Amino acid sequence: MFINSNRRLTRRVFLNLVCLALLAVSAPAALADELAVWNFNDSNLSVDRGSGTLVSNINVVNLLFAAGTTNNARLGDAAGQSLSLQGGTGTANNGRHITFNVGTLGFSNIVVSFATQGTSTGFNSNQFQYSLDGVTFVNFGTPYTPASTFGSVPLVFSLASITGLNDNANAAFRILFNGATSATGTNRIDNFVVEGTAAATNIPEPTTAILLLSGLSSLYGLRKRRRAAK
Ligand SMILES: [Ca+2]
Repeated sequence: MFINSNRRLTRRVFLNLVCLALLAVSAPAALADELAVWNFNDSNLSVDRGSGTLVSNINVVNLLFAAGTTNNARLGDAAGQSLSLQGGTGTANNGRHITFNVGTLGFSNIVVSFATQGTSTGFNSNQFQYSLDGVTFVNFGTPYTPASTFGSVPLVFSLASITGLNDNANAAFRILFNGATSATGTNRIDNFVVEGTAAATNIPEPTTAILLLSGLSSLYGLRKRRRAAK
């Protein structure tokens, strides 16, 4: 009689521990994460970490690479190179853009930041834009004029209020350039970062849950074997 009630108690304690374990591993988590980073240190338009594409309609001959900065650099990235964009012959590149296609599936509170500098005859009225479908772009904030040096503070566009950008495979971000007054006037862009908050989840992480359950089962089994040996 005493043994049976003791076993029932052990079983109940075990089940309670299982419930606690599942609760512990399924607690909602909110983690800031980088979705895509371009540091331009390899002097090309390919994304350097994360995933995304960078496209531009600026004349290819005016799309260059020049000394970069550690302003807004992530994970210890070196200054290396930066993207350097010229006004072009007849300032043909006024009104043209660079566009970053970065899907945000599983993320919200999207923030875009980058370092920039410009020469006195480079683009001096640049508009940041976002797109929910990768086709139609919407102005965000007012046009900005790059400082003459990269400095230490990046431009930051916090898009948390644009909920359509959350969890969106077609999200895109654009800088529309204007105001260049010479062919060789430039803007440099470096350490372009798209980041967000990982969606909260209540789904237990399978590996963690299995490990915990496996450990608890072993303890329960050991206790049963010890009792049987008595
Ligand atoms: Ca760089």
